[in-house]
Amino acid sequence: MTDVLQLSPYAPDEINEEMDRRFSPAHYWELQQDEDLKAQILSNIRVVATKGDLGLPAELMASLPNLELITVYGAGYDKIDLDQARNRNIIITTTPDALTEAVADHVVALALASSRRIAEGDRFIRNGDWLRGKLGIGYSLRGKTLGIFGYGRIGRKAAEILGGTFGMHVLYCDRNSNPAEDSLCRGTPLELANESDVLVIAASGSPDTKNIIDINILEALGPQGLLINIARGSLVNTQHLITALESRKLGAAALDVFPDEPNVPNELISSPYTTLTPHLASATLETRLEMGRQVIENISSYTRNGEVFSRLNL
Ligand code: 8YV
Repeated sequence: MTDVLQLSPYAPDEINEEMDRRFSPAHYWELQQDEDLKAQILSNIRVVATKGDLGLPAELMASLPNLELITVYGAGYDKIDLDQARNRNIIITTTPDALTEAVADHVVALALASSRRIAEGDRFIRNGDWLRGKLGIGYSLRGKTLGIFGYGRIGRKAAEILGGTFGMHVLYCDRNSNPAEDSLCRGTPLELANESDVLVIAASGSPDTKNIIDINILEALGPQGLLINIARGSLVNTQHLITALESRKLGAAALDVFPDEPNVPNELISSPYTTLTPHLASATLETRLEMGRQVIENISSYTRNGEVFSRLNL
């Protein structure tokens, strides 16, 4: 019986085929019917293959007595019970380098989509509004200040592109950086937002960052400001975001992530000031194939000799 459990299918399908060929994993999404068989399979599982946005529910982890390794297809591990993993000496691996560029590119895409009114323009034509009038003009990113909250791999890559090619001034705020040591670093997200025209959320989701982007920060970003979130919906207080947009104290928001995906609040859907994408920042064929390759390499290496790459320090 297999000792690998795949929690949900990957896209593209090549990854599923390779997983099946190499490990014949149990497919969790197909296990729901027969409770006895399910319990028998789960009791045997040593390796879980999951995704960043899915994680591993704490109860499911608890029902896998022989679990040794969780491989995440993605960079985020906020939906994994880290205490339980730590206590049970379970290894976690992620694939952060694989998706840095794709997600940073998506930051640029959202910045342009919002500032140049691309999604809005698309709706404008499809709704027939162009026949009745003109869409308002957008603005240039050049010369504006970009604030990056969470200056890890993705934040730095976005800063490199938007600060380089797009001529933005870059500032950042990161829990591991000290403003006394770098003139571009700000001590709090509020200070960062105060000076930024575009604020990018690129920090990890965790209990420490839950709802950290609140009404004060959104109002500090201001009526011309743009909030971009490609990290986790949990970092932004959604009710505050809706209020800030509706009261016009925040200019616009471009969001790839939401706290209760795939549910998106109606206020964000109907707002003319939002640009929304369905958690697809890492969704390029090339990136996803590399993420899948890393998951497969980790499982293969672990089952061969107990070693993994890109292990999280718990
Ligand atoms: C997902 C992500 O992994 O990396 C992450 O943490 O959230 C995404 O890249 C992706 O949606 C795969 O499901």
